[in-house]
Amino acid sequence: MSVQRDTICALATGSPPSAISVIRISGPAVIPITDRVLRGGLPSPRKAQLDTLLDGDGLEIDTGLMVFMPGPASYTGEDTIEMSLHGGRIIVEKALEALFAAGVRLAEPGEFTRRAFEAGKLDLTRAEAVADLIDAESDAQHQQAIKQMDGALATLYEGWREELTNCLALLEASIDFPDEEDAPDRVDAPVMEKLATLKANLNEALAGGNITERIRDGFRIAILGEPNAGKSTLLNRLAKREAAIVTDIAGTTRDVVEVRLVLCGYLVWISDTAGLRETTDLVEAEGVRRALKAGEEADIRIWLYDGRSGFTLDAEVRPSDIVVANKSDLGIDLDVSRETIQISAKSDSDLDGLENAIIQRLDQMQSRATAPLLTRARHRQGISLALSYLEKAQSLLQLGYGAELVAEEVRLGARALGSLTGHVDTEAILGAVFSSFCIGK
Ligand SMILES: Nc1nc2c(ncn2[C@@H]2O[C@H](COP(=O)(O)OP(=O)(O)O)[C@@H](O)[C@H]2O)c(=O)[nH]1
Ligand SMILES: [Mg+2]
Repeated sequence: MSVQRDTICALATGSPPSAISVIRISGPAVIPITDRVLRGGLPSPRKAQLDTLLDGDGLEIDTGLMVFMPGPASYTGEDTIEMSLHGGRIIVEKALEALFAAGVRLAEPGEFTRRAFEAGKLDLTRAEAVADLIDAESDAQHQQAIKQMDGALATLYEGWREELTNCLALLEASIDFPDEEDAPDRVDAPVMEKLATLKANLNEALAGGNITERIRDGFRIAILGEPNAGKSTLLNRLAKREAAIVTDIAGTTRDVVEVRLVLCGYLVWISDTAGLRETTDLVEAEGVRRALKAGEEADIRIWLYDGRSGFTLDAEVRPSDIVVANKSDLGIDLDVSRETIQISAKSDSDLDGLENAIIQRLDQMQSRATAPLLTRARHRQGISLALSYLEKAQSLLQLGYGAELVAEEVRLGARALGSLTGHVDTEAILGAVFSSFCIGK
């Protein structure tokens, strides 16, 4: 089924102008094409070699370092060359044009990594880790991507799949030797036990996976409180820009305003909400409803109030929430019955107390996620699907159905787990995973 593949190229570095731009080429025609477009011909393998790139008329485009990596010992497993040229717009444009003229086509997003996956260089979870590593903005995202790149998730998922394969072997043995009188009994108990353990592991991963998904996609923090407490002022202060409108008119904020930022090493989404009060204004009432919803969905809730007046929303506060008295510059009448952080959102006094309280909670949540855990909705779906098959297998066993029927469910469960690492290759999954990459990776 070996169809001659296209040779692909892309700019692997950020958009020019930049000091250097790296153009990457991979595929079966790398050798003849390089031989033609480089003045010195094909460079020696795995050595940085200074050479000049020529256009179709033999005119010089630029001189730079060329690194030729013959397959299969390359990222994609194919012959690959990387050209480090000067990062000028016209240079990159002409270089790509020269390659197109030589029969190379522009790579699709993620196509280099997809080829690496197809060559067996990395599994799907590691391929996703490559994308996560490139996208990582926070320290926590970075650490998590490195773990996944090292194969923490692949090992976990493959281990589960192996367990199921063992179950399948037991079940199939009992199908093959149906006449041995006590065979079903001998098989049922160990299969039941393995299924139960595996189910517990999958459920545990689903429960803990929330945190790793949050590290990747951002934790949610909601600022809640009465009108005029200074919620929008605080959001702007944290965002370091005027994201929300601030006035001294109560009821100014109606919609939920969300700001995405890296706070103390974590990616977070902070939402400013409408002040909570009874209102007859239809729009404001909808704002209050949305504020309450944002509060429900938040990982961390900050209750802000004007420190000169008392805090009136005590009934709403949960133990993990943070209560903050604002406008300390105007003097605060502190209620000592509750742990309260004092800030002045408007002045430029520091917000260390509040930031420390947030970090403390994020660290706590993250520490529950030390084991490798699923990082994407795709993993959650695959695991939930596998779980549903395991449950069916279990109930069929309990009801005394034959090993063939049970084996079929176990096989489907193993397949669902196999799709996580790409062991079972489904075109739709591959398309979804690799299309989220940037071109050139
Ligand atoms: N003196 C003082 N005024 C503040 C402080 N924070 C907010 N304000 C003022 O309080 C009013 C209401 O602020 P805003 O952020 O719109 O409150 P929100 O309704 O809770 O969003 C505005 O006039 C702000 O300038 C603060 O720390 N000190
Ligand atoms: Mg506001």
